[in-house]
Amino acid sequence: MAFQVDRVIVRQIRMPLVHPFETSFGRTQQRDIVLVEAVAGDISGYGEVTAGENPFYNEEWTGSVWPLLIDYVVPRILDHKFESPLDIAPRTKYIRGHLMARGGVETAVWDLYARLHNEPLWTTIGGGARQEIPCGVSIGIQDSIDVLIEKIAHELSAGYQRIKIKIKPGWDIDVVREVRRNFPAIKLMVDANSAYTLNDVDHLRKLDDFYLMMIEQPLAYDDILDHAVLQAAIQTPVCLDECIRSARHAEQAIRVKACQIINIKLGRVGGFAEAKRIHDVCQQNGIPVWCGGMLESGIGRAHNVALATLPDFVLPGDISASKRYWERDIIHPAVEITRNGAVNVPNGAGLGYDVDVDYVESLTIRKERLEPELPLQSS
Ligand code: OSB
Ligand code: MG
Repeated sequence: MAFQVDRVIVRQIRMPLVHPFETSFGRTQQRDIVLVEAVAGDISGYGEVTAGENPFYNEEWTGSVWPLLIDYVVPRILDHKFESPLDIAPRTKYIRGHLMARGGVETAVWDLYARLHNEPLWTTIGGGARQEIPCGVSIGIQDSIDVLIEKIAHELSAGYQRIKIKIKPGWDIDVVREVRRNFPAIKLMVDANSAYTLNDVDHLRKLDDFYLMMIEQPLAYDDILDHAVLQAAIQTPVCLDECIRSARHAEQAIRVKACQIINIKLGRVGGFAEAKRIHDVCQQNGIPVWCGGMLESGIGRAHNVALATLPDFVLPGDISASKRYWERDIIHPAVEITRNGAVNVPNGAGLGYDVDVDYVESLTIRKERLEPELPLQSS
């Protein structure tokens, strides 16, 4: 069934985090999140642009995605009739990069399409391999190892199935050793967010003593080949995050043995169409995947839940309860974790959660409403 998007509302909301979150590239205290609402008739679909407040995870940030959406991405999809949400990403392919901005619109249209068909988004994307998503937590860099150990104990008692800790030079081997000593049997992994180079191979090899599930993105955010050199030199499985932006990257990384695992993030790869292609490449090559997080609001979180129902998402994702980040989330009900550390996949239409539009409005610090320049011809 052909459909078109009648208008798009882009807004920036500001939400304080319950706790600051620190990675090797910086500390986040408050989120500035750009949301996309795609409207057809009286139905709205929602997407989240997962860019950070600064261009430190990758080159996109709240300030760059705004003009990108308004000047390039949204006009291009307002002016068109679509047969399938798979046709959204090709409409913005002429833009180089800016995948998070493009992904925010693409995922909004997937939600819209699912709601127009009154089906859950996980059905629309071809997922549904599981009804519960196994969940882990990502724990930022802390002021002391004692504080970190306490936080891990807290998350384990909440039921989370695996612990990921952020590392950087000066907060790595000794920290992991202490964590392992305190928690000998937990599923444990580390994420370096590109804080190391090949000069650190001997240092990173020391992590092999702690039987980690993986080390995530140790080397440069735009590198694949050096990761292959590192992977050949250490036993800990390398997982790639930042540097995998397309199925072609995934195929190349697998071909040169740069990783054994891939983290898929919707924003980083430009939305569901490319995320599914990466998923398929990994599945065909026996590479397990998991769903990463970007400190999303409930909207992005709900998209992640749908994504993680694809069959190859066999490892626990960075999908955790709303309350770990937000005093009050912008969706209803909030995302909650079961006692076994899983999220139950919702069965409602689209995202399967209601967007709290009044609350979103109250958090909005800028907003733009876009419509086609000329009404679409009916053909
Ligand atoms: O590398 O996975 C990452 C948060 C912001 C930017 C990058 C990353 C992260 C996380 C948090 O690890 C995951 C989450 O949203 O829970
Ligand atoms: Mg990461």
